[in-house]
Amino acid sequence: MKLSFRWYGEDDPVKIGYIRQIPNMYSVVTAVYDVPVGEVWSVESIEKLKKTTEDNGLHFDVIESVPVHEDIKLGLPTREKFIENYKENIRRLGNAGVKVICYNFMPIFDWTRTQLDYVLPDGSTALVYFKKQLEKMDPLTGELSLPGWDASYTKKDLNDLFEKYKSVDEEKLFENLEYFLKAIIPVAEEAGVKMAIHPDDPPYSIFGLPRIITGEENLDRFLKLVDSEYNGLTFCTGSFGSSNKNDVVAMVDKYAAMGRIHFMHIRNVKLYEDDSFEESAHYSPCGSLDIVAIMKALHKNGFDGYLRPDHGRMIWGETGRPGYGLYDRALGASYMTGIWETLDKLK
Ligand code: DNO
Ligand code: MN
Repeated sequence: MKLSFRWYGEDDPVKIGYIRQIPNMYSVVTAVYDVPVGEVWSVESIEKLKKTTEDNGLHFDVIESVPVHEDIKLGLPTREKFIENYKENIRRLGNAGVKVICYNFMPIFDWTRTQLDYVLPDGSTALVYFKKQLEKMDPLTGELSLPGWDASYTKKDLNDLFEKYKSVDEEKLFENLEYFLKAIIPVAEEAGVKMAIHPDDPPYSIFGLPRIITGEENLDRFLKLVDSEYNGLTFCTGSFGSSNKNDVVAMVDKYAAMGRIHFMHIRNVKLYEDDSFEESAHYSPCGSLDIVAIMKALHKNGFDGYLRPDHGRMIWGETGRPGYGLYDRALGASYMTGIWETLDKLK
């Protein structure tokens, strides 16, 4: 496993120089943020990011995300141009030595939470998703903007998009995903870049929008759409783990054995019966997931892809981008390194 860490570039309050100080750190996970979703990334911006990364002793191996334009997810005729742009981004990133691209296929919203600063009993704050709070939220009239997303919308954009999605159900979304994959995976193969889809977070429909990367059955279908190693997964334990239907350890074992997991996001969640959840510290007893069992499943299958701590709590007075502070994610990274070292030595 290659330990990695998300970095939002020069504007990130977490300095890349601090990331390199985390023991066992191998690669950053980053992206170019200077062009709108759907456009081609300039070689200059890519090279600059690569240089900064390498000057700091880290690898520039993983991009999260190259966001997918809504026209592709909607299957509009205008998708052609955006698919061409996407292919070009894959080629350019491949030329820069990138090995894995993470992306998602969630309509309109990326990860969704109902509160970003929920106070846990120990005084730290965490991202949470409470069904009761969600029922009161209306993206069309209220405010809904979460830091960390690759796109942001005005109310007008949102209204227009919701209108367009009225004709897209899960089957249609699957079709549009298949169309996209059939176009890009051959390019990814040629460029030597493994594509890794991130699950829907949470893994079920919200606000009436379709969601398809939700659990085992749909993952099996997804992997068969294009049966290539280059069509793979970002396995996010917290995303899959926020539905009681998913057996996360069994899924990790299965897809790692198939060689289709290229990138792991590891975080723990404390799951309620109604699928509401709190993001907890990584340490297994703090949440509902058995992180050791997850690491064991990876280790057993000889996982040598990338792995990063996903969201962390805000602790020790740190402020900044919720979920993406340095301290708790660094604790998570070290916890996972400790588990992995132990598994190596017990072998
Ligand atoms: C949250 C993050 C996501 C992720 C995108 C990938 O858990 O992992 O925001 O970056 O969904 O496209
Ligand atoms: Mn994730």
